[in-house]
Amino acid sequence: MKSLQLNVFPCVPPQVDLLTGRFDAENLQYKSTCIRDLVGIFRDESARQLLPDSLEVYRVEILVSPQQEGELLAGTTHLMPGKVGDEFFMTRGHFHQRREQAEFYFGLRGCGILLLQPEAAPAYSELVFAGSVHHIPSFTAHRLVNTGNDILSALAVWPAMAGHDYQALQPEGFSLRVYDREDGVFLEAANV
Ligand code: M6P
Ligand code: ZN
Repeated sequence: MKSLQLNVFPCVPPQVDLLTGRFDAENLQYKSTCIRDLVGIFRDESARQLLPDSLEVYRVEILVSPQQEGELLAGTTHLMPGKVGDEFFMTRGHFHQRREQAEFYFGLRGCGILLLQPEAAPAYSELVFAGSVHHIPSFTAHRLVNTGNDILSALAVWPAMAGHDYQALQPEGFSLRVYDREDGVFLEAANV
C-alpha cells in the first residue's frame, strides 16, 4: 500500500474497538446502572434485594455530539452476565420520548436477546450476537438481555433528540421476560 503524502492532514477521528465496543475518543460520557437502580424491573424483587446494591448490571459509554435536532448519538451498552433469581440481567429498557424516532443496535460481543415492544402490537424479540444488526422501529420500546457468560456489548446509534421515556413501561413492563431454566433459555409471557 502507498504511504500517505498529504499537504493537508486529515483529522484523526474517534475510534471504536469492534470486538468490545469500547470507544477511544476525547468526548465520552459514561453511565453506570447498578442493582440498586433497578427496583421493580425484575420479576423477583426479593431476589434483587439479595444482590449487592452496588453490583454493576450495565454501563453505557456515549460519544458526545451536539444535542440538537437532526444530530445523532452513538454509544455502546456493556451488559454484564448475571441473573436476578432465574431472570437474566437486562437493561431498564425504554420508549423514545419522541416516539416516531427509530434506532439501530449492532451486536459486537457476547450473546443475548433484544426485546422489542411496539405500542400497538405484540412484543417480539431478536437474537443478539457479534455481527447482528437490529433496526428498532418508531413507537417501539427496546431492552437488551444478556443470556450468555460473557459481557454483551452492543453499539447503538439514535437521534440526539429522541429522549428516553422509562415511565410509559411502568408498572407492567415488557410483556416478555427471559429466564434461565434447567433445559435452556426461556422467553415467556411476563404474566405467566
Ligand atoms: C443504548 C441506547 C441508549 C440507552 C442505553 C441503555 O446504548 O439505547 O439510548 O440509554 O442503551 O438503555 P436504557 O436507557 O434502557 O437503560
Ligand atoms: Zn433507544
